[in-house]
Amino acid sequence: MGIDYQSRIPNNVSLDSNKTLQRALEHWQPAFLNWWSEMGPTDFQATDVYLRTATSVDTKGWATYGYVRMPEYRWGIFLAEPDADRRVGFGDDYGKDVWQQVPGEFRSVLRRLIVTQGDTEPASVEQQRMLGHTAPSLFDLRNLFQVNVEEGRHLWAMVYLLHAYFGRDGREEAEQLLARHSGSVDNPRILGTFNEPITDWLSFFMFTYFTDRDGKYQLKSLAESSFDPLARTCTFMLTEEAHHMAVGETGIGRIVRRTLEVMKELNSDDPDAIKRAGAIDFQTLQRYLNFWFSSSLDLFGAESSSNAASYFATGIKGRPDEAKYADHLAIDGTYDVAVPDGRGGVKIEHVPMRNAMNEAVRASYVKDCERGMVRWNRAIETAGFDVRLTLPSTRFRRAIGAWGGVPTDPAGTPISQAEFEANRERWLPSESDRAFVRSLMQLVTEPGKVAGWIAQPDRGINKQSPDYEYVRLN
Ligand code: BYC
Repeated sequence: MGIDYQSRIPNNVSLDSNKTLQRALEHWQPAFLNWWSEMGPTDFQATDVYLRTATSVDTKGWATYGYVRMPEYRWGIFLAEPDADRRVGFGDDYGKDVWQQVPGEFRSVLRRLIVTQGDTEPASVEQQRMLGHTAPSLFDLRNLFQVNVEEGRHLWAMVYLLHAYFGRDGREEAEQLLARHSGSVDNPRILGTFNEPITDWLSFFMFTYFTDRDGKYQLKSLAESSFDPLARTCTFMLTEEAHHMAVGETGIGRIVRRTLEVMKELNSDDPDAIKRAGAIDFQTLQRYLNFWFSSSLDLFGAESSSNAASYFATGIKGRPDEAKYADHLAIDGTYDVAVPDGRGGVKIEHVPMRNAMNEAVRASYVKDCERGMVRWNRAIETAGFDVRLTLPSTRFRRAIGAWGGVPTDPAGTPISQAEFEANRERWLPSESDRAFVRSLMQLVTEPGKVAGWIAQPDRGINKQSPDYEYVRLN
């Protein structure tokens, strides 16, 4: 069956006149829909959801709202408008023309980066597939599905690049993006975080706060790429990513607000009393935060990385907002990185700047993550309680890089494995934490109502009120 390209796949890549791309997508689109029905959100496929769809890249078209059934969502292909004068912004070829085609010598490395980026998108949809059954409100249910369809579109964005620029191996890689599955023993997703289960909404909000924010930094780094189609694709994806992080930030903020209400009612900060009252105590919240922050830190790669140095030197992957730096070559200078000294202590290594790109970007990410802590702690302080939420050290519970597998406490002090194990349940979600959080999860379907463990949203979507019927369940 042929595809009506104009109406089915909104795009600004001249799909109508590109026969090769049409042929590739004709095979891939049914496979994608099949994946969506098998691995995407369970149920709710015949449900009308108030979703935004990108129909063009201008301010009018990038967010068109209306009721849509998810399988009928128009997953489009969009690149930010070209800049005819765009030049290589960093590395050895600084100032030369950007590339409209893939240079032969960078083909496999670019493909690998695009595949790694692409792999995370369907992975997150798979991780979140059960959450619809326990959404705390129709507003949240709608946001979950918005995030899911847009991650689907981000997959399309990477598949477009693979199909349009990488020929047969690109088509094979695109198929593999639907064949790997989150958490699969035989064929897992590429990066660790994307194999972690997300079976409750506290994890979902932590994931959208911390892991989608890694997405922001990685997309910003790729938006600097000298491979112009990749840069333009990622630039447009960033417009959608902002909402995903906002879902996380407001979600956690609403949990904090509700917990504070319960603490005031009880006039107590006793975690057990708060739990008995059906809210999430700050100790449990902190353990979830420790888990998702540390997992997301791994997504930046090792502190000292020859891969990162070569991406930078060759102009393949830059730093977020490269233009704000004075020096775009980064040949001179070093970056101080704290690493284990092998004797239970810490030493400072002076890593050449290009090799330290992962660490430099991770440092900006950590600062960005802090903003939420400041906001939530202000709310806790205003309510008159002493507890504070904190980001653990970047050395804590790492699996990748110099601190990978090195036990530390949340402050980053190296400790023995035995001490780590003895404290694991104080620092990370335990089985009983997870069981407790799961016990709170229940679907609330009345417009304007929310579950007891989270506060009402401050505002709705697209200027609608919070009690708008964001999902029509019947
Ligand atoms: N788990 O030299 P190194 C998003 C591997 S999120 C498992 O330090 P490099 C989203 C690494 O692949 C953003 N393996 O790494 C969010 C390498 O393997 P090989 C996704 C890991 O290359 C929410 C080895 O360790 N985008 O968009 O400098 C919802 C040595 O690595 C991990 C991207 O990631 C890990 N965490 O940097 C939906 C951008 N970390 O080659 C979506 C594309 C590292 O030795 N990817 N390894 O087999 C990249 O730029 C780079 O691949 C990385 C790693 C930054 C991930």
